[in-house]
Amino acid sequence: MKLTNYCSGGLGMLVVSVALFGCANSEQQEVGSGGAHKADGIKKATIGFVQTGDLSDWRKAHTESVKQAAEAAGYNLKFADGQAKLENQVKAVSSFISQGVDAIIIAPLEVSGWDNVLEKAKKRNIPVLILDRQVEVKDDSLYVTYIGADTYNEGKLAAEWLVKKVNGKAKVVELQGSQGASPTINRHKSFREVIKNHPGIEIIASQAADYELTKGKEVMEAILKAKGDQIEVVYAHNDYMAIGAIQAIEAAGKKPGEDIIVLSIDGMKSAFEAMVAGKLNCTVECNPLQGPLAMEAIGKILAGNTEGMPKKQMVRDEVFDQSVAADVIESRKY
Ligand code: GYE
Repeated sequence: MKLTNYCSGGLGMLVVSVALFGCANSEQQEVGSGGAHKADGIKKATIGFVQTGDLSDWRKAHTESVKQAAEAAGYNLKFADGQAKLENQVKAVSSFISQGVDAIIIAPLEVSGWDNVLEKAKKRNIPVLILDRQVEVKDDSLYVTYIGADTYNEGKLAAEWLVKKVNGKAKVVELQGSQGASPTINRHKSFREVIKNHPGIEIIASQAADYELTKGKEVMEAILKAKGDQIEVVYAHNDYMAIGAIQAIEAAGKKPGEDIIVLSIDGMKSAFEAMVAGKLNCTVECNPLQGPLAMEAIGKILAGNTEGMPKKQMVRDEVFDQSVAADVIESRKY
């Protein structure tokens, strides 16, 4: 994972490529261990963390990463699971505000719906960090910073891999994530941004399967019934839906990875297993281990040290295809 961390430093135990925004060059830097750190005098600050849900190994790894980094940094973390409902998330943020927590971290299910509750937090001087997915708000000062993957770039990387793989010609089914979520919007747009220059690549179906395995399977079954003979590629916005699609393709008597190319995003261990088995062709990494970065930012925020803190701190990830899967699988952490 690489961090595009505009004009700021620091990521534990990783080699980060820092694109300096407003600064002249990019540089590679190696940063020492311990991404999370304690700022003096803020030990045992209480942080409220609102998660989207717990539906996949990706999400579980994300939650664990935040919990572990909070503990390592000496914070008292209060956790709320939105259970895939925006309404639950907004209520949880309101409740953290009433409890007077020191800071709030939100992994927002959807981009919209946040203005009112974030205004409340601002009035109470409770800083908010947006993690993993982005928000669209009237006033950007309603949150301090966003930390997460560069999901726009992921869709682009997926499309670029595909263009090469199929020599610019293929009929594609797109399985979209949940509607209104920033990674869905970004992965949908950026994929098209690339393929618009390759008229031989045609999207013949595009449907939401909500980032879920069973929905990926169900939606793919229906598309196979309608357009089975035409489908050459499945582009899924996450690995979980791709694994569901693989099951549907097999149930329809076809070979995923051979008869139909399957391409997805996240880089989960299960995706590597599917690649090693020859059923998935490529996954673009989207690293969920964002806890250390989040706690590093929280440390600065609580210490009042936000000068120069970028509004967006985006983690950039890599493309892995079948050719490297067997070599890399053991090192996968989620
Ligand atoms: O790709 C997916 C999860 O928000 C970037 O959400 C994240 C996405 C991730 O459900 O698997």
